[in-house]
Amino acid sequence: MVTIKIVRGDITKVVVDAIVNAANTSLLGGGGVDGAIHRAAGPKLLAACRALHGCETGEAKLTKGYQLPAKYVVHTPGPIWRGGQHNEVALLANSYRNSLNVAAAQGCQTVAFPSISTGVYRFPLAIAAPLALQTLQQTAASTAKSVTLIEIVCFDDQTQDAFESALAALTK
Ligand code: AR6
Repeated sequence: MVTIKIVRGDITKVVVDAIVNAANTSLLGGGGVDGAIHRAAGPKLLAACRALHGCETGEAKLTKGYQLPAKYVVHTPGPIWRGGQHNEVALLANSYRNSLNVAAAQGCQTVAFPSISTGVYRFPLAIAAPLALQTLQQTAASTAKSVTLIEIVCFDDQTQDAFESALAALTK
């Protein structure tokens, strides 16, 4: 059985088996949480990412965590929000599902996620938060049964509020 927790903080400091990076399709770094993860992990992370030759939106690829407290990083490019008619919902669900499955396949039991796509990529939090939690719960119950703890690491009040409301609705 998985436990899903909403926590406040910086994902680069979280001690878990794997953290998820809201990357872009180049996997060569960027701003936001991606920039923070690359800075904290050190230059070996960028070298490992180069060897992956990019990643499609909604897919997920694994590296080690290098100087991070987390053993692994799962990199997933979420969708850019373009009004909602461009498969954004399915693609964001794919990012969460594939990231959890990649971590589980590596034997990870504890996994931390940021709020994928709701920063620079402008995906509305009110849609993203319930979708993320439903997808993670379903995936943990089916293909990622070895995962015991999922933490959603929120960087600001708005994100924390949206995920706490979505979790309350999910467990009602
Ligand atoms: N820990 C946890 N969450 C964080 C952290 C952190 N250290 N830093 C930011 N966030 P974003 P996206 C939150 O923009 O929307 C990058 O340039 C942030 O407040 O990082 O998926 C990539 O290279 C927000 O709630 O990711 C891509 O080009 C959430 O993480 C693009 O941005 C996601 O915001 C991806 O955009």
